[in-house]
Amino acid sequence: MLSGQKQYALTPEQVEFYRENGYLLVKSVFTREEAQYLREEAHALIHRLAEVYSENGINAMWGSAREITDLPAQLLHCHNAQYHSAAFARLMLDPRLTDRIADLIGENIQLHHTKLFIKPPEKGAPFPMHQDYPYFPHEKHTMLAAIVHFDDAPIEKGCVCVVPGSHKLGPLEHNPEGGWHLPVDQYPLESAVPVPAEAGDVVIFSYLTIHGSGVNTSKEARTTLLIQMRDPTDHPTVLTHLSRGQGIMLRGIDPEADAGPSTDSISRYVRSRQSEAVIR
Ligand SMILES: O=C(O)CCC(=O)C(=O)O
Repeated sequence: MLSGQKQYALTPEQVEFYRENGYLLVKSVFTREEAQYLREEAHALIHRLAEVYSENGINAMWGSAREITDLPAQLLHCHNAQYHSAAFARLMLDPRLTDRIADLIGENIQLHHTKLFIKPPEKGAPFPMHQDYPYFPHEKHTMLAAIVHFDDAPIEKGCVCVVPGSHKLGPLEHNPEGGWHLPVDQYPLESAVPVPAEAGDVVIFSYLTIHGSGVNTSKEARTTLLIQMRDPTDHPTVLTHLSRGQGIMLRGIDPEADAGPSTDSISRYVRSRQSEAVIR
């Protein structure tokens, strides 16, 4: 059925938890069977990419991950997985996800980008603690990530860890060396709260929430798709992190009609201020 009608919602307690803590674990948004299907799609995609680019070519481990572990570490990765399999395009439009996100950022939801990650067994690389803000700063801070879990992510698989309430600190200074991270000695992973999740669960966090994740030391891969979204009237302040398909509406409308017939993803706002905008 094609309809824009709202079918799913967060509870008022979940909305309040997100406002206070800057993150939220939503259980069983997708079924375990759906998660299993998406997991197979994800691993098949990474396999296809590795055949073309080699595993090294799709390893996205941050240089700064070496400040956390000396063990062999790898992070298999594909940006904007929806260009490789329709399964991920359907997923990011699914109202079980977008209706709930609407309760956090408003009825109109625009895609920024997606990232598929596989943390391989016994060597899945960690993410040092960071905010996502420095990668793609915006005016109103509506930007959030929803990590859809395709398999179980207990602590030993390197689940996501967050600092509750840290979104209230606002933007913090990051070290651009090795992947825009916070100083590892001041923000150790151990000081964060692990958010273990199961297949089909979604972990949501603001781009201001300090987060990271540990090494996957288990015998199974950790497989996730991160979907980064914003309110379409929340404009970037820096011309950066552009990608194909950025700006696609996942729910509702763009009230500013901000897409020319043949323009790329740069929003009208940034184009109009291009001379003042910082370009990096
Ligand atoms: O998937 C994870 O463990 C964390 C991902 C993350 O922090 C990021 O992509 O910014």
